[in-house]
Amino acid sequence: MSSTPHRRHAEVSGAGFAGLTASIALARQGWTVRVHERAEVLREQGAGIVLWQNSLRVLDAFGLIDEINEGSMTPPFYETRMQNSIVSDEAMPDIWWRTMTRPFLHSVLANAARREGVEILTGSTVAGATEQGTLWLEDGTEFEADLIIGADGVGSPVRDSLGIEFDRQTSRDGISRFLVPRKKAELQAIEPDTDWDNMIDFWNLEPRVLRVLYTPANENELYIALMAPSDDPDGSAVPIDLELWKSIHPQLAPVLDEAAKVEGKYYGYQTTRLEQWTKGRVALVGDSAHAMCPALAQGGGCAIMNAYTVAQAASESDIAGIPAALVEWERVERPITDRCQDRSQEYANTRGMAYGNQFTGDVNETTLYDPTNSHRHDAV
Ligand code: 3HM
Repeated sequence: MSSTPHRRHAEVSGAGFAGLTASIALARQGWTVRVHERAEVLREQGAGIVLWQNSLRVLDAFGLIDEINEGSMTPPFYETRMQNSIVSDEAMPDIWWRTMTRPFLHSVLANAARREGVEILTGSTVAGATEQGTLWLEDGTEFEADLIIGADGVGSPVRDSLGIEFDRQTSRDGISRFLVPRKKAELQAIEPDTDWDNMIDFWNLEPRVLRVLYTPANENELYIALMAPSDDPDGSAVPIDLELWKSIHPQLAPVLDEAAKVEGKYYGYQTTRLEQWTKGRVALVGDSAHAMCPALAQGGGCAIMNAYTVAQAASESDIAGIPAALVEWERVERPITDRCQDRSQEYANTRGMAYGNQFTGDVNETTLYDPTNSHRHDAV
């Protein structure tokens, strides 16, 4: 479409899910791409993740679904329990979703980025960017680009160097996350009637709020997340207070024992909303732009879909038009993520997921959105 005098070039800050997805999408559209990762080793330290079809469609467009399927699973039901009584078992037959570990998803994306010719620089700490398209490192090195992607997390140096303002709201709860062995036989021995392949959301509000989200990630690994209010020092302690958690969720003893051995960190729920996602040649995606509460399990999903659509939008533009193309991208794509942030924050604030049957109606808007067939195309 455009008559480009040279191959378009992008500099990307951050080699997490958002940065790698944008890099792959741009490289596949013929861009040269360099990603800066401040960590010395390229790896993901998080625990588990649920991907819904909005992000799976992006992975499918990249030809990565067979690889994803080999290391992930779809639990038969999303089960919700309140005070250990089942309130719903949601099969969600019309929704494509997979559970997996974060290190696994990261390795699939990192390998794909390498195959697409993306240059990944580890130990490369970005300090900021200009709207004209210069990215600079902490050591003063500068890189010029037609497009800069700030995918550098909730504390984004790219965002903050541009003076983009944001509002940050915290919720009263937070979560500690662990990867542990499945221990299926041990769990089965304690509670034989339970399908331990289900994702099980064990809510407990009385006598105190201590929730366990049990998410099988593959045959061998379980993602276990423990939610407690941030003003509960015992509930939010890491390493976990084993006796406390076992007293509320005794049937989970085998996996809680394992979680107590794992290093981890308690994260308070928060939502960040920016005055704008783009400035000149810079676009922000992922937690730098739209960090959200995890209730709907869409933080990574929105990062992946927005990274994909921004790459498509920039690729459809000529070089001079990129700043305007980014503004148009935000206008079209952002409302879906805004509403996801609102809904996730609402569930976090009200603890409304405890009542079951929560994956219905408008709540599924983000999940059902297809970023590979964006209505951006209808707008032009
Ligand atoms: C997958 C997932 N779902 C919900 C939460 C939550 O409400 O904190 C966290 C998750 O990782």
